[in-house]
This record gives sequence, C-alpha cells and structure tokens, in this order.
Amino acid sequence: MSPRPRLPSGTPQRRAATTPRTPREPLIRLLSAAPLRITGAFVLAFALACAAPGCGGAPPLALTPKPLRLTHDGFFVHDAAVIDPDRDGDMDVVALTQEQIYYMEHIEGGWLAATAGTGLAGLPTGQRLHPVMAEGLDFLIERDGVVSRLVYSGIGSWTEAEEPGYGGGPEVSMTVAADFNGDGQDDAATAEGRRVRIVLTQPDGPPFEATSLVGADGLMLPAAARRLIATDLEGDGDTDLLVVGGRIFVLINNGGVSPTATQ
Ligand SMILES: [Ca+2]
Ligand SMILES: [Ca+2]
Ligand SMILES: [Ca+2]
Repeated sequence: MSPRPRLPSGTPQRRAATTPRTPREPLIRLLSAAPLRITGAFVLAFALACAAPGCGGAPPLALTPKPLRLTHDGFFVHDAAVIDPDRDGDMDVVALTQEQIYYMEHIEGGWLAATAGTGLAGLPTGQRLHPVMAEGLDFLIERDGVVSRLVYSGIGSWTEAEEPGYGGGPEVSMTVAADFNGDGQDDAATAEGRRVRIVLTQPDGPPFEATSLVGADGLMLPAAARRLIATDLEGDGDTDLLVVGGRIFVLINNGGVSPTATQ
C-alpha cells in the first residue's frame, strides 16, 4: 500500500476512530468546574431542552449545497455510491469519472481522496455504480451496458469478479423518500435536470414545496442529475443528500426544524 501523503496545513484532519461524538462534552466539562457547580444543573437542563426540535432558538431547516471535490474540478463524474466500510457512521464515497474510479474518505469537515490501496484505480472505470446492499460492500459496475461485480476484500480493497459480465443494470430512481426535518414523516427529494427539489410532508396539510426555503435551490449541477442518495453523510443524526450530475454535490442538513413550523 502506498504511504498516504502528508496533509498540508489547513487541510481537514481525520477524526480518530475512537474519538466519541459528544457535542455537549465541553459544556459538561464546564459544569464540573468548582465555581459553577451550583448553577450547573440549571444550565444543563436548559441546554438539553433547547436541543429538542421546536425550541425557540432552533434554526430553521437548511440544506447547504457543497461540491465534493475529487483531486480537481476538471473531472466529469458519471456516478457515485456511498459506503461505510469502517462502520463508524460517516459515509465514504466511491466515484466514477471518465478517467478512473476514486475512493473519497470522509474526514472531519469533508472528504479526502484515499484511492491508494483500494485497488480501484487499477480497474477500468464505467458509467454506473450500484452498491449490492444485501451482500456486504460489493458493487455492480456498468461499462457500456455490461455489468460486472467489484468484490470487497474485507480489508479496504476491491477486485473484479472473474465471472463474465451481463447486460442491463438496476434502475436508478431520481426520487428518494427520507425524513429531512426530523418529524418522523418521510419527505421527498427529487432530482429534476440540474436541480434538486425538496417537498416536506405536513401532518395536517398538503405536501409543502420547500426547495427555496431550505436553501436547496442554491445547487446547480453542471449536467443533468444521474444519481440521488439520501443518507446521513457525516453521522450527526440528520439526513443529508448526495447528488451526481457531472460533479458530486452534497446537501448538508443543519438538523433544524421545518420552516413551516417557524413561520
Ligand atoms: Ca465511515
Ligand atoms: Ca419529515
Ligand atoms: Ca447528517
């Protein structure tokens, strides 16, 4: 395996696999300080209450579009899939470009190219990539209409299955159902051309067109969308989106409440 390059200063750093996700840890440490013990219980109760949806200080739901850059922006990305081989809750990305297959590892603050050692760069690229969800971390890859299988080794690399390819691959839906505002009801995201549309489900009303209110209209792909994935990309508990259309964009959910509830 090739040694990983040294990160330049300012580059996001990988989070240690054993680092617990405790966003309130600094507050808890603060409350344990001797001068604050008397008021600590009150402050902690207030903080926990305001973590619930609907708290007066909670921000409105926002989906912030961000490009997921491979090594540079000149690549045309055909397709991508998200996986979590280390099962730490944040999602790595496998992307097909015209030139090769890339592996992008999720790190604190974004994704970093980590193809070296995966074996993917040595395999021919294709136009479509489909995870084989029920069978570990294998993929189906389509090249000019012929489907082959990329087999996961169990240690972070893939090889191509020896059996001959076959024609036709799985259908790809441009609509996904997921709960974006955390109210327990599935909403809908739809890729339409170069944009993503968000429609929130309302418990006591018709579906609510929220694309511009949640900021998803800030996304403009360079080409028509070919893949739309809803999942928790950074493992913070809310559902994000990844869309591919020439490039990869992610729409990061801020975990806010539905804009319909704050108007
Ligand atoms: Ca992961
Ligand atoms: Ca919902
Ligand atoms: Ca998330």
